Amino acid sequence: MSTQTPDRRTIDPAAVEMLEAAAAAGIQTAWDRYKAQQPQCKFGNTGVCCRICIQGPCRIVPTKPGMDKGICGASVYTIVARNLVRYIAGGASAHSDHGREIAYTLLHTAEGHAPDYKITDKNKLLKVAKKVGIETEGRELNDIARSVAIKALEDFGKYDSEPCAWLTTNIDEERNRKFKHTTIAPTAIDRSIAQLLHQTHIGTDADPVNIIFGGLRAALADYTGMSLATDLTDILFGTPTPVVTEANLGVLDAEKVNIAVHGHNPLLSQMVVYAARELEGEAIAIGAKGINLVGICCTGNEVLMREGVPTATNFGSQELAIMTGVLDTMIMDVQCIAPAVKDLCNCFHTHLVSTSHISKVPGSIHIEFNEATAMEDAKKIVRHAIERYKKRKPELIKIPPYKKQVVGGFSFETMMDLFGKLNPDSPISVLTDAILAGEIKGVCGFAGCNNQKVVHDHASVEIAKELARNDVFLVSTGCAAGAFAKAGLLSAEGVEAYAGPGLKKFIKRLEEKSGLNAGLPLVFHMGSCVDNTRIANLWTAMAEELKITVPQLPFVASAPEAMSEKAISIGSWVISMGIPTHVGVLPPIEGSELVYGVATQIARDVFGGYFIFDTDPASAAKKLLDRLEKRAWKLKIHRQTAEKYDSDLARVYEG
Ligand code: SF4
Ligand code: MSK
Repeated sequence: MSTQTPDRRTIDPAAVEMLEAAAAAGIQTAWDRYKAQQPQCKFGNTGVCCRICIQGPCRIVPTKPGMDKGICGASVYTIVARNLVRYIAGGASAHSDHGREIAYTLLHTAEGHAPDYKITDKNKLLKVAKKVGIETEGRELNDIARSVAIKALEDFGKYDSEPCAWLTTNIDEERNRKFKHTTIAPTAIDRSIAQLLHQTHIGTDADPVNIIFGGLRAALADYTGMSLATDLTDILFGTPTPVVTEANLGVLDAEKVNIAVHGHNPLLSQMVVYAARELEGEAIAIGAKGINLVGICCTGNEVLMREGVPTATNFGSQELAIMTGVLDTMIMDVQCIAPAVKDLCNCFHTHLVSTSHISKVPGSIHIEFNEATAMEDAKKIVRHAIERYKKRKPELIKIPPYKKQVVGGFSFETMMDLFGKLNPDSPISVLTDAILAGEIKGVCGFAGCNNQKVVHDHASVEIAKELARNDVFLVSTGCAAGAFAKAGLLSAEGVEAYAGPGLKKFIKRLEEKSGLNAGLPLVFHMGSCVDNTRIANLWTAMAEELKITVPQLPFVASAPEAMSEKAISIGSWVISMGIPTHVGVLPPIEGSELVYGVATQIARDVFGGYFIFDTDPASAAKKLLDRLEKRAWKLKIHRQTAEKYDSDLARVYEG
């Protein structure tokens, strides 16, 4: 594997230029702060520092008598397990609360209390209603939407003992049975999270395995919240279809009013898209050539997928967008907005506008966003940006001239449409047949963030290139997709440069029938971090088509630069679903061999999925490839046997 030699900090050429400019101007960035934090605390890094009660912090040194346990007597495995699952609780809270807001907005739209929203995708509404068991026959759309929203809200707090609807109706029978038998199917999202915090309170659960199972229940609650968030967002704003756009700081336009949407929740960013279109004339009236909306992080992914809004940066390089001197306003909603962006704003004319009552940064301007007055609020923010345009300091303008074409918008439905052009009767078999024929080796789903512990964008891009060279079909979400976008892997350029012969043939076959005015990409962008459920829908459809279980499927996942609590939560439900999952940063569980062993080995025995921790992109790619090849080989052997004896596939062979 030829590894691109990275800058010690990033492989993104725009970020390299901006970091040089930051150093010259004495501007501090996340890279400087990471350096200043070194060496980081070993106790925290390995998960052996407990701060769960205020007798602590208790730091465990297994070899030192008296320090081998916490003051309460908690063993190192209890402490490491508790710390780990509390990350999951944080991640599940963030994702599911995002989903709850979407569900309330759908409810209020259906009831006529959110006049600026509407049911955009009627087919998806009917499909989702049918999936979760809601009668649609002879009912008004708004009435159905109301029932769907209430059903979703019930998944947060219902009091019966049935597992959540958005979990059970999206996974196959075998996984439903598995989650029931292992008692990790959540019956209510909020309860799973609250119970996990209770379970990990001082003096409740000391059993590390039981704690981890509580964590997995919350991880599946995370899946449930994400899954309903994606479904209901598609109903409100439309299910993504292919779009052609661009990515990297070169998408900023010195002659236009530049507005960045940053965060996660499309309830706001989608309204900003509409408001910016409407107010274009006001921008022109003050001398700009129009309004240029760009995205950062996952709210950027949401509007990229549905509206083709270009991506400016991903999580790691978010501060650098402000350093261009042309970003007139950065609008934040929730999650992954580094407070440091406000410090950067102080050096330029950029205003940071917060919009949520739970997400504020001291010194920023707060314009509260309400669903009842959504368009009015969005317009207020856009007009604020138009005002800021006049305050630019020309001497500070520096836009790095880098951008790449992006072909995105590949929702699960769009993937099926694409495959359906080759086989309308069984779209998913286009993918599974290519695996059975050995044309492609399997599928890898990329997700996750940027993390200062590794070189920005490097591992994501290198692993993707290596898997592509070896004929692995690639899909992605989140800030990993941002890394691929900036590196040209979300366009046909990536196919030409890196696809192995089988993968290239497969993509070109799809491309011929696609009807798109752009070539298909090397990596298929499936959305924001909540949209990882779209990737899960893909593996469930593949397993059902092949009549095998998900853990037998040649499907792996990778989060090369995992950072947030949400990433830990996603990784945990992905392994529970049966998918081997690589993580490219060392997890804070190395302080307990037992917990590490559960994550990397025992999980495989129980669920078929497990974590692969590896910080070296070349070795990580090899491990992922080995896993895919082994699963594909086993599938082929069992297929041949079934064909020879005209029988079904062996039911429970190990994948
Ligand atoms: Fe220490 Fe136990 Fe309190 Fe943790 S819960 S801080 S180990 S006394
Ligand atoms: S924004 S959670 S850094 S993907 Fe979804 Fe990016 Fe990770 Fe935040």
